[in-house]
Amino acid sequence: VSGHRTLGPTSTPTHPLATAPVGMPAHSVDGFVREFLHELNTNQGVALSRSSANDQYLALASTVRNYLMARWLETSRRTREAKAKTIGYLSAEYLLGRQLGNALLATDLNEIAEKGLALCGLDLVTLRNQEVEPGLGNGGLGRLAACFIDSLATMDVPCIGYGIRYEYGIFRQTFVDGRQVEETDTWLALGSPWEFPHPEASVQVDFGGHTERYVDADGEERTRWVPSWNVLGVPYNYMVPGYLNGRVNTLRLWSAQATKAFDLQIFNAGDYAQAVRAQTFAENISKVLYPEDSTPQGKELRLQQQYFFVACSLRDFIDNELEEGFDLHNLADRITYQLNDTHPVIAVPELMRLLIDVRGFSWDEAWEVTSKCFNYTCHTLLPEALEVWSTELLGRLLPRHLEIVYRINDQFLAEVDKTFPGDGLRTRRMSIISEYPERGVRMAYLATVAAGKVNGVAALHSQLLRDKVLPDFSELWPDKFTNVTNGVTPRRFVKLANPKLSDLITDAIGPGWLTNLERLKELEPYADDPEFKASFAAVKASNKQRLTALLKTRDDIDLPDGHLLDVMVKRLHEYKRQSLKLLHIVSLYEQVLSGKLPASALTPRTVVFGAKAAPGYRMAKDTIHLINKVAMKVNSAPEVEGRLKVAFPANYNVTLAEKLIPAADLSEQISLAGMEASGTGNMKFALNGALTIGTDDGANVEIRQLVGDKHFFLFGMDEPAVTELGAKGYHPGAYYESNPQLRATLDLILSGHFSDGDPHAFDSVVFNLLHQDRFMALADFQSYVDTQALVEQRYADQDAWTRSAILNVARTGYFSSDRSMRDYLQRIWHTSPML
Ligand code: B1H
Repeated sequence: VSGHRTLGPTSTPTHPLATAPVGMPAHSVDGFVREFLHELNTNQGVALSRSSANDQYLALASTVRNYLMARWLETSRRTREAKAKTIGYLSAEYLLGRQLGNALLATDLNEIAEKGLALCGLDLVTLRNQEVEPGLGNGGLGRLAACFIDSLATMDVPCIGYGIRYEYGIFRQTFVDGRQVEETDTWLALGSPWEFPHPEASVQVDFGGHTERYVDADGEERTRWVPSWNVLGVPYNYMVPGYLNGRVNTLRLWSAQATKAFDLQIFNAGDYAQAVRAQTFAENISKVLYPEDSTPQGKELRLQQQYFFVACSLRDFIDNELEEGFDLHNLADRITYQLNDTHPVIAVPELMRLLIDVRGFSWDEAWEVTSKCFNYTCHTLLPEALEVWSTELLGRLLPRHLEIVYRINDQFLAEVDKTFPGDGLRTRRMSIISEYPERGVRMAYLATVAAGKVNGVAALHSQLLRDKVLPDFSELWPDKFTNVTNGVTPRRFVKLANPKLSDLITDAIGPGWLTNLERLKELEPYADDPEFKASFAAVKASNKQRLTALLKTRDDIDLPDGHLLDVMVKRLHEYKRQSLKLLHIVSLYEQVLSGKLPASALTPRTVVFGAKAAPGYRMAKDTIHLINKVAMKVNSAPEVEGRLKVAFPANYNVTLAEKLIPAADLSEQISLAGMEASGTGNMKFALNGALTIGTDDGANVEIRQLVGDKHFFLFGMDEPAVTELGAKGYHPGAYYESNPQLRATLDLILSGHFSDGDPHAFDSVVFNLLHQDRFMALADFQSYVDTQALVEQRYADQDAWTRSAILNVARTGYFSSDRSMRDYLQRIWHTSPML
């Protein structure tokens, strides 16, 4: 570990401004306009009259940034001075969404900006729409990280978010003939006004090579890692502003660059082209986000990414955040690292290596510190989602780390043997090293062994984690396991996304609820207030109009008026069962087509899908194709015109979610019970006054408990029933044989009706549902369509529906990520806000 960088002036500053706190532009329309024009002229180098919308957006972003700057620098100074304990959130993904709106909200500048820009002849909304969202995550896991850092800043908790500055974030999805086609996400192309690169603070990260034993000056036997190549990690800092509280935390994302030494070697060999290629090789590490959600890729580059950002992040904190001479034996007093799933778990052997090989700690001293510094959040139950790195790859890329992992395992298994003497089966089950299908490191086990606390992300998930995924570990260390139910930030997902609802809430219960979301409870009495109900319904209608306008321009989709808006947005995965929603649509359509049901009996309904499939996930892509083909047919069928419509806008992302969710009536949360760890979309919908149709899965369980059975449409098998059916043997064909409507539905797809007469176009999807399907869609079909009928009954009584919708808002304040952060602080991090 290199020493501390020399910082600050080289002689004592004498100018009065040099020691004064940083200034801030005046919080007035005039001050804002002055700052904005200054930025436009000096940063963009254009006159207002010659400026493009992009120039204007970039200048606006810099302007808002300038209002945050003093607070950012002050936050950093105060935190250092107080030597406060910091949360080091380690996450391979941050799905941030657009920054401008949130920054305006956090600084209370929205109105001032609107007025100031209008005086310049500009429109704030237009400029906000210029922003390309940083999509540095796949789905729920990455968005959760973004919500958590927002909440910590708002709650005055010191936190540094550490991650990767992917040059290309999650791919942009387009449809060609109904099939998903991926395009690269060039989010940096038009400028990146929210980031601050610090190349001078770059960190070198080593890879490859071998290890050697040697005896040091004190006669101690020690190990040295002799790596064979390295790259530089360049930090890019982003502001994470708290809501109106003056705190601005930091998100530090690392970008990979070739090191000089690397080039020089090859230059000296006289091969210029090879040197340039080497540069590209190094820079590949942070080039692109892996687009798999739930099924990690065991690719070498992925492991390089993981080690890269984690090594940079540990070094960064020790070298640059701690004061010089800090005794690392006390590291846990100053930082607690939260491992966001197993992606950053290589941090565990990395900290051991730093302490032992670089700082001269004994093994036991190093383990004492390391085991106090980490906690681990698991986000899954799917066995295929648990990362296992082959020892061949790990040994080749990080030979010293593999040695350390082996030793951690030896010590751990000795402890197991002490507690359960002679139980060889148990030690084999619990080993961090797996032997089949190849020898590998089970990252979830490594994380569990090293962590002070291990948590799941919803009550049911945490229970299943203890009982099914890590039963031996929870037997050994019952107190290590805990639950923290996920949450979402109400600043982005209520206030920014749904300003009209927010105003209505404030009118009713007064201000303050945005940072104390349990106060939404005070809305309960308004569920029976006719005037409030009318206003609430009017807000929903207005949000639908806003969505209609957006989808028209964004996707050339026409949303009909007055429909029940039924929304299923999330990554495409078999366990989430978009196919079940699809079967419901086809079933309704088939009944009308075949004359079993008059079209007039259908509740006018528009189903909106939003979903990206991992590019290599065939079944998911075929499902997207089928949805699009069904949509084309249904939308042009005169038989169901005005009654049934399917919309699938491409490229679902945070920006679209902010418009879609507030407009929804019905939230589809229909995963097979026991499969969705938590879900967070489910929370966003409920908080925006949609009713949920869902299985007893993930956080649905808690949503239903809180809003009450009457205001939640539960269907399907619960987790024990799923397990029982699995044990008995799931035979989907039996449902097809015994359920005429299900048969008619599948037969219509198999007839080629949706595929221009080609009966085989959707064989993969349909045959899977009929013969395989680990996720048992057909088993829940009847229950699902029956429950959808109950949805329609309730919707027919608009007054009752609105009442339920209001109660959903009033009773889901629990799902603020502020509450999640409080739970982490109390149960896991054992620290409190800085006052
Ligand atoms: C969740 C992932 C995930 N769980 C691997 N696991 C990935 C796994 O790139 N990879 O390899 C990426 C993502 N994501 C989600 O986390 C759960 O499915 C949701 O139920 C949960 O709400 C969310 C946040 O906890």
